[in-house]
Amino acid sequence: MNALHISTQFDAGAIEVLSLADPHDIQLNIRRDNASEFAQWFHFSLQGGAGVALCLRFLNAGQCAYPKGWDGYRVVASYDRQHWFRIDTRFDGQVMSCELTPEANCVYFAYFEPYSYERHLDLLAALTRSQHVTQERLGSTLDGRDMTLLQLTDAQSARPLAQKKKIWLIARQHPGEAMAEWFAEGFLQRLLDPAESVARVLLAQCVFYVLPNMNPDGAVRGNLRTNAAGANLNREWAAPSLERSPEVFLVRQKMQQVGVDLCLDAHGDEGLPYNFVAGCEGNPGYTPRLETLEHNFKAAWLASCPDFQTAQGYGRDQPGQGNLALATRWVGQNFDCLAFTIEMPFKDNADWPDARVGWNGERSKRLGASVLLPVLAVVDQLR
Ligand code: GEM
Ligand code: ZN
Repeated sequence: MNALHISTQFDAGAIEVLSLADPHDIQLNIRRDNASEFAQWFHFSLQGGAGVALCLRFLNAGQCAYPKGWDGYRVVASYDRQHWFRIDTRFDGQVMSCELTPEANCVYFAYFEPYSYERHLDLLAALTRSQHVTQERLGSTLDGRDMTLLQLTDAQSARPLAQKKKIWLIARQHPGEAMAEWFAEGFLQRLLDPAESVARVLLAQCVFYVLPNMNPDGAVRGNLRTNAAGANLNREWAAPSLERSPEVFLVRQKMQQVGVDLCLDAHGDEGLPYNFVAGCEGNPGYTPRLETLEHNFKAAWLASCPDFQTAQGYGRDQPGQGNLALATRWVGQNFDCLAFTIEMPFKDNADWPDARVGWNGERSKRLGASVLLPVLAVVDQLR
């Protein structure tokens, strides 16, 4: 047997190797984000294990940011980095362990199916070939990457731009929540499908503003929850700064320039094995109009997408208790508009589980495409 080797020198690579001496007891620690205490994301390759019954043990799983995220969780693996599958995994409250006898000499492991920065750039490049898409560079992240806003509308439609509804989708404020960018890819691809009547109607009536990756630095660094400066972007919306949270500062500034009629913020949840939304019922400015809009949006999504549900979720905030440092709360309050946080599972959808892949990139894409129907259902009610 060749000597085992673990690599992390690639996009979103992250793990700490404690011992590779015994292939039946590979000892690892999950690494913290580069400038914060959050630890949960992992992504690495292991070489030299073909045909060997490997056991990998994550010794500090019980000290990670969301230990309940390991209950019922299964590690994701891939040989070709395109097709990812779930492997047998156990968690005893402290140590998470998983077993695999690799079919090939190199196998990748990750917390969730990764969405690479190269794929992000390929997505932007492909979309801007559409006549409906314009790309705007809002500014730079702390590591020097572009914050790129996509604007989508049918400029040939009869409705003047000023009368179109402004629909925002931001995704992956928390970089380890890669499902959020898969969601955005599915949303964008359906919106630009010329055969899709829902898309044609929405592009005629709306202008869409989309950021598929709000935190490219954190994503490339292999962080779970923070940007290069250690900022949790979903706690920066009340008072962002170019020095600490330029990603939020730049997007908030653009929202204030063009306005918001509906905002969706795509995330992933470590513990709950469901797709659900969280609204703005805790905001001081929450009104019966917004409550009705939230109800109608959820009813339309429930009616058209079995992967979406409302029985499980975070629970309702108490009136006036909404933390306005969070994106959808700040946007909902400041633009008096419908705003939802959308949560997808790192585990699986317990209502419709898939034993082979769990929840994954493709299912996230389909969910992103499905959300156009509730958007269509409420678009005429937004103002
Ligand atoms: C959350 S998103 C906030 C929504 N919470 C409620 N109760 N409305 C966060 O930012 O902590 C979870 C996530 O990160 O996905
Ligand atoms: Zn999140």
